[in-house]
Amino acid sequence: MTGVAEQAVSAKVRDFLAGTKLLYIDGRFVDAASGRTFVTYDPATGEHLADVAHGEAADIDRAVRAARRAFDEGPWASMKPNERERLIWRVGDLLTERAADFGQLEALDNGKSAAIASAVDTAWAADVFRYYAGWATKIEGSTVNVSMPFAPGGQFHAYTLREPVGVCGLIVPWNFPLLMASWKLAPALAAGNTVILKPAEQTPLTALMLAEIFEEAGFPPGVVNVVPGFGDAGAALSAHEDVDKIAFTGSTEVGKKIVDAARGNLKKVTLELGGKSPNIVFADADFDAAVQGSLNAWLFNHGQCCVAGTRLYVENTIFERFTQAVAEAASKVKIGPGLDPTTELGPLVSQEQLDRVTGYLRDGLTDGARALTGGRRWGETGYFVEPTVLVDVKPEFSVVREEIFGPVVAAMPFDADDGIVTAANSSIYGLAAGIWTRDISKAHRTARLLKAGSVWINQYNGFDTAMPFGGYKQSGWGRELGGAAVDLYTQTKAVNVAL
Ligand code: TXE
Repeated sequence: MTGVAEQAVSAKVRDFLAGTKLLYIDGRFVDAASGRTFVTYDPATGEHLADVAHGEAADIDRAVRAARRAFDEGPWASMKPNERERLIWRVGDLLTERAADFGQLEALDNGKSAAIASAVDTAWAADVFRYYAGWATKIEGSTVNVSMPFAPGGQFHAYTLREPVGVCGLIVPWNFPLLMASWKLAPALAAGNTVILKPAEQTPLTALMLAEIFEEAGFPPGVVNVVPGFGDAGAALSAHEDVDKIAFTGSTEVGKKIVDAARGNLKKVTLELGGKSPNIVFADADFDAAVQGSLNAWLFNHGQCCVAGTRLYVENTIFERFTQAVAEAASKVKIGPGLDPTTELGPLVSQEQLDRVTGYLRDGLTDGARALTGGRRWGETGYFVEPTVLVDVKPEFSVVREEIFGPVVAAMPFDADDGIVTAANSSIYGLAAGIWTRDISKAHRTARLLKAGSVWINQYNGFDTAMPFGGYKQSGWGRELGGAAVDLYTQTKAVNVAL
């Protein structure tokens, strides 16, 4: 950690970064079995940030054993729902107390603005823990009024129990490291499961600071385990015979590998994968609100959002004016490191993502796209890319078809009579979509026709902990958030008693 970073962080964050960060297994911070470590970098400078114990298959196995024992034998299994509720709620409170530290640490590890990481990522993660703390006491089965046609004359009492799935492997990406962890940890724990969290190799730090909070809150050993590592650690978790469920957020490519790996014991799998979401602006939209909202749709988190509205469809009568306005707003966005309070757009997470995004830009421009603004890497230090608005694109261009995961939008005009829904739905993905119009019937009609798990009307990125989130098509399996997530961390047992 150097320069701005050293001065701008709290003593807590500075202490946290000193020394090797260890795995958290069975209630203890431990070295990797191999003794190896890996380095996590500051994406604003490309410099060394911290050394982290390198979790591999042997460590995953240790963590799974701990989680199994905690599930089968530990106090967790017999704990009353309201005791679980109190523990999970405490995690939310501790996160709120330490939001500034978490924000700084996330900014250093991921590159995003510390202010946003604190006020959005951490504050929302705290809200997620409190929301699911409440669910712990509200998971209910039902009594079933059975007819039992093969047992005439008998009397029966039939009911269902909702039970935890068991040991859950939670594999999360680097774009919202803490938040994605909370989306999985909170419902899994509320439902009574035990977990192994595998953070992304690019951003393991806030997950390890969160492990300290679980420790402090008083979770029994083995209930929550955190094992940073690379794809091989995720693969070992996905294939492990004693894991009952994998919940994954990441690329569609790795999602398919997880499905293959899970075959051995047919563990349950939920997946939140990639996207290439359409954002549709009709000519009758509130122009200024749609410009700002569309900017937020593709630029929030530097475009590193699975829901990013990166196919911008604008009705042809306003196309020129609208795309110019979006490009002008994009060109004014302040680029810089996450710890600078004036920064609006930080770096991408890694050299690999920088290469990937600039590669897409090169391909798009070679194919014939034109950049109204941006189009290049920004600066020579760190992994920054200029916000880029591409026009003159065709549906077959890779910048229109594939997830870029950077600050790049492809804008296309459409004719109101020309079936915009078909164009919007012509993607292997189906995660989210945006609609901007003042015509309420058109808005709802279009929402029904879009093949997407979330549709936002006259706004974008309108998330809430109570709203289910997930993908149609190759954007995923199952849902996160809301009661839907609780369903997927429980299984139903049917009990039938002859009276
Ligand atoms: O993702 P990976 P990457 C998309 C986005 C991005 C691309 C590549 O388009 O440009 O994916 O990013 C773990 N078995 N998204 O390569 O590899 C890995 O260690 C089990 C969309 O970083 O999918 C990390 O913890 N796990 C996305 C996690 O999977 C494996 C967010 C995600 O990494 C594994 C991130 C394996 N075989 C990227 N290989 C979203 N939906 O929000 C890797 N991992």
